[in-house]
Amino acid sequence: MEVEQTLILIKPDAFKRKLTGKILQRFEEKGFNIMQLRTYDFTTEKAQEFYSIHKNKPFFHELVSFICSGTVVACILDGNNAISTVRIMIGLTKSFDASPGTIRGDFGLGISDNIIHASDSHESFIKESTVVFS
Ligand code: FUP
Repeated sequence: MEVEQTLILIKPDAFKRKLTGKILQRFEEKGFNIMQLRTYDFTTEKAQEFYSIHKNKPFFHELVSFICSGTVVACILDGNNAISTVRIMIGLTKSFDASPGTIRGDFGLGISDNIIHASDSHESFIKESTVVFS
């Protein structure tokens, strides 16, 4: 067990639906600390940088276009095993496959519009938080 930081993005679909408070509440109730919090409007360039790991995937264009489609809320969370525990809390990528009780499982049915992003490694966290918080 290790205290870690991770980055989440409340995506444009969830922000538009005013789910920000409910989603942040889940992480606070779980015990995570909110270390940084901001709204952020991705440009295409910043979105391509944020998602560069996916640049050769067939869904890259859709992914970039969706994250640029509206305001997101970016948050750095800190707590025990933050990276893996937050990934468990968000659920599977395809919201229609995500289990009830997870954030995607409870709030959505989409794939690119899948409510929330969370870093999948320490390296991703460093890269993603540099894009959004610097
Ligand atoms: P996740 O880590 O669960 O957010 O999922 P991935 O890193 O595999 O994918 C990143 C984003 O690409 C997802 F949030 C949604 C989008 N995506 C698609 O649009 N289609 C796919 O088939 C897979 C992912």
